[in-house]
Amino acid sequence: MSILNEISELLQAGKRKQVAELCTQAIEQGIPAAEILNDGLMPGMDVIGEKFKEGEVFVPQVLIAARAMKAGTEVLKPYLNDSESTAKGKLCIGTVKGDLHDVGKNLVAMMMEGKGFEVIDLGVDVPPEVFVQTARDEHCDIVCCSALLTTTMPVMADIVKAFEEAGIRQDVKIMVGGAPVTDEFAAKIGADAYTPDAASAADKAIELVSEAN
Ligand code: B1M
Repeated sequence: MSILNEISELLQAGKRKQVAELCTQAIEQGIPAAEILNDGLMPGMDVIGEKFKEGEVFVPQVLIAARAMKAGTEVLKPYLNDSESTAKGKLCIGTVKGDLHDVGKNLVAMMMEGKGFEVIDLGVDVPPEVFVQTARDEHCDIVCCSALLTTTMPVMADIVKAFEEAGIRQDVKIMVGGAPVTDEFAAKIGADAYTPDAASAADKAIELVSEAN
């Protein structure tokens, strides 16, 4: 079995320590961090997602797999930085109110830091007013919202509205993402950008701050 397949299998089994060890080994073997993420950790999480949907695994197994994913991404973090295009800017990021999924949000935060952004991580279950207050107090250039549940996607519309009502909509760019979110949805709610993954989110953020300057 290739080391990337092994990482995927161990993630599915929730073997946090072994996932971290194998990610370290893979780095030592010269495998690029992005490849370890995209062809090792992510496929493992996808399998868990499918099994969860089919009722073959349950919340505890999914949770320990997510923790193993986190352990793996922590190892990759320093190697995911791409020094070619860096930006100066500040952003806050959070998973929206009612939603506790944070693996993707953490990846986006990691990629943003890698591109030179100062990142304020608001965590999960973040209400619109906290995004607004943080953006205002901290002078954020970008506000990043993540949602993994179809039931929490509408909170993103509430966030855009909250910025309008606070009179600071024009001062920030609002980026949205997460598995159920689409370009059409982002346009409909008046967000500035949607990107499907963490790497493209970081590239888009750079574009947005360069346009603003
Ligand atoms: Co939940 N869950 N979950 N879950 N979970 C999903 C999302 C689900 C699709 C599973 C399924 O049925 N197949 C389903 C949602 C169905 C729907 O809404 N249509 C679901 C459900 C139903 C639930 C519960 C309701 C289950 C229950 O309790 N009965 C419950 C809800 C709890 C809540 O939030 N209130 C629940 C709970 C959980 C756990 C706590 C057990 C755990 C989360 C642990 C954690 O995050 N710390 C969990 C997990 C792990 C998943 C799956 C299996 C994996 C999610 C994940 O981490 N993916 C997920 C199934 C799936 O997605 N295949 C599922 C890996 C991660 C890297 O990808 O987060 O998509 P993702 O991020 C991507 C992109 O989306 C993007 O970048 C990342 C990749 O580079 N991205 C952005 C994300 N945010 C972005 C922001 C951006 C740009 C890009 O700009 C700002």
